[in-house]
Order: sequence, then structure tokens, then C-alpha cells
Amino acid sequence: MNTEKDLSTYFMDLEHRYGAHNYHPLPVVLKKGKGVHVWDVEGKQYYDFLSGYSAVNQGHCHPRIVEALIAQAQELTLTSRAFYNNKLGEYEKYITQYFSYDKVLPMNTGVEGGETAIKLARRWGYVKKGIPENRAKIVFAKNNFWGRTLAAISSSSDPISYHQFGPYMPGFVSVEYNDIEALEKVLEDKDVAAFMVEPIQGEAGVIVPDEGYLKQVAALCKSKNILFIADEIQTGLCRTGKMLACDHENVRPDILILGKALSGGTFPISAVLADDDIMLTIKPGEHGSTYGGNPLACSIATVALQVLKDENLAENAEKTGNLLRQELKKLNYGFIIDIRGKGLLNAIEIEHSDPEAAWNICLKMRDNGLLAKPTHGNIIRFAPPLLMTEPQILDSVAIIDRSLTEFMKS
Ligand code: IF1
Repeated sequence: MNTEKDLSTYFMDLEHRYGAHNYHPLPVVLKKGKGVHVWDVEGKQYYDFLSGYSAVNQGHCHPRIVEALIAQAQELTLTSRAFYNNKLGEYEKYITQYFSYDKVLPMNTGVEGGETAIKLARRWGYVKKGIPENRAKIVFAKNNFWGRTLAAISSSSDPISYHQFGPYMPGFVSVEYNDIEALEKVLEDKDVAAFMVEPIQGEAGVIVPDEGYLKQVAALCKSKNILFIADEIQTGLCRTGKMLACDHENVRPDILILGKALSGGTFPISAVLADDDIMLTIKPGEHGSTYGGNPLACSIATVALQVLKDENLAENAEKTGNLLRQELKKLNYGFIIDIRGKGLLNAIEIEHSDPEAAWNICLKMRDNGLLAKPTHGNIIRFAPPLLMTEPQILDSVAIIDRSLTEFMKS
């Protein structure tokens, strides 16, 4: 009997036996990560082409981030916001200057960031824009994804997310993504407070809008006195080759939501940034969270942001992302119908008679030392940590090529 296989099976069985069945993981059990690599319980090494859904932009277990985590964990971890602490203010100063906003509201998960942005927009709509009480509308793009809360699924157009979880949050409107004319029509409604959008739609399958879309969105929102909320939880923090995906078009959202890589994958940390005109419409006691702004998170996030700049991760994502797409486009497989992305947020789309094709390709890539996960059955995301070197990109593409060939022959 293969005892190595038994170890993985043991851990997978435990999760299956005792955990809720709300995920269907690729069969690989990881126990260690360093930089762009992870290792399974048998010691096999892989390139991580998911990066914890873009939380691990700085690479696994980044030494400076882990050092900050350990040092702060030994000093003070949580005070609650009932008291001041000596880390929050300096972090708030750092992150607001980093992104050039007046204020930050710290939360934990990405979806809480989205919830916070919507509450801010509704409040702003009532007290600044003069929308009549309880009439505020928030517009979302179709195929958006911003998490699993009841509000988030209420804005979803994916039945997998919302089906049989109703009733849903009122006041949400959806509009086609990457369609300025459709947006213009929807924004005519005087009760609209905000348009919330991902600069590149992640879960939808790395959908990159036409050049100029974000610029037009920002201009349209401004002209109609509607807040432009950018969900940069997945696209932000250097993932697409700029600090923010909005930077590609030099637009500044009224409300910016960050998460994921704000901790480099060590801790749930999210943040909502806005100027005073918006942020100060929420008063003491009206919003918050037990863990939001805790000193451990503040210490981690500060270093995670420093690392992005110190290690030039935006430039590296841009450069290695271009190389990745260029090399992928040289591969010749009829069933790959699209290769797209920006920076190191990429996807290939597959059209194949086998509905399990993408899954089976991911299994082959796993066998060959590269981890990725299919989405929507036929799309495979390629989003490694932003530390990838050019030789590592070439090595990865060789693995992908070999796996595709093996899949074709099987
Ligand atoms: C899951 C995908 C990624 C996000 C954007 C907010 C959130 C997310 C743009 C919420 C979260 C996740 C969560 C993860 C799957 C995942 C994902 F596959 F759906 F597309 F990243 F690639 N805005 N994205 O992408 O952040 O509350 O989770 O911290 O399993 O739900 P969260």
C-alpha cells in the first residue's frame, strides 16, 4: 500500500467528514508555502497559480510580514475599538497617504469591505445627495462577485450564489458590465447613490473591460452625482501590474475597497477608503466590527503594503504577466479559445466536448507541479504570487504545455 497517498487521503477524509461541504477542492493537501511555491504533505513542490485567490501577492510566508505578525502578536493583538491603541492611528495615516484618501475604515474580510462601502454610499445618498429615506439604490454589474453575505448574493446574477437563499436585499439594480450606454440609462434614476464595480471581474472569469471603460464610468458617475465604488479586493495591490487596477486608466474611485493581499495572506484584513465628505457621514456607533483595526492587523497591513513597493511588485507583475500571456499564446491547442488578463491576473478559456476538461487539466497540472483551479467549469485562472521571475514563468508554461499534451492524449 502507498503510505504517502494515505497521508493526503487522511486529511481530505477529515475535511469531508467534519467540515461543511461548501467547497469542492482540488485533491491536494498543502502543508507549507514559501514565495511562489507550496508543498503538499508528501513533500511535493508546486507553483501556486491561485495565490489564495490573490491574497498572497507578496508570496507565501513573506519573512517581513511574518516577522511583523510575530512581533505584534507577542505585544498586543486586540483591544476592540472601545479603546484606542498605539498601532491603529499610524496605520490609518500610512494607508490613507499611500492611496491618497482622507480617511480609512478598517474591516476584516473583503465582503465586509463591500458591505461597508454600500452602507457609506446609502448614508451619503441620504444626507448629502438628498435621496428620500429608504429609496437609495446601488447599481452593480452583472456577473459581479464580492462575497457570500446576504447583501452580496442579493446583487449576484449567479444562481449558484443566490438560489434558495432569499429573500434578497432590496434597492439593488444590475447592469451589463462593460456597457457604458446601459449604465448611462440606469444612472438616470435620481435615487441611485452608487455604482459598485470590479475593474476586472475576477470570479466571472477574469473579464477585462474595454480600454476606457473605467474612465467613462468615473466621468459618468461624477456628472450624475453618483459615487463610483471600486472593488479592488482582487485586482488591487499590484495584481494587475499597477498598484490599483484603476491606475491603468488614471481614475480615482470615490470609495475604494481593499482586502486579500492587504495582509499578504496571513490574516483577514480589509479596508474602505474615502474622503471626508463621504466617510464622515457615518457617526460613532453606526458601524464597526470587533476585530476591525486591531493592532495585529494594523502591523501586518503596514508591512504588507511596504513590501509591495519595496519589491516593485507592480512592475514585476506587469513584466511577468506580459511574458506569461505571450508564452501561453504560443501554445497550440484548439480547445483553448481565449487567453486573457492583465499583469498576473489571467485566465484561459476552454471549449471541449468533455465537460470535465478544465478540471482534468488542473489534475494534470497538479501532477506536474502547478496548482490552479477551474471556475465556471471551463475557465482556468493563472494568478501566481507577484514574485515570479521570468525563468519561473517559462518553467510554469512548460508545465502547463506538458499537462495540456497529456490531457489531450488521455
Ligand atoms: C470564496 C473567486 C477569487 C472578490 C472580490 C470581494 C470578495 C472577493 C472582487 C470577498 C472574494 C473570492 C472568495 C472565494 C473565491 C474568491 C474568488 F473565485 F470567486 F473569484 F478571489 F478569485 N470582492 N473572492 O474576488 O472577499 O469576503 O472572501 O474576503 O471561496 O468565496 P472575502
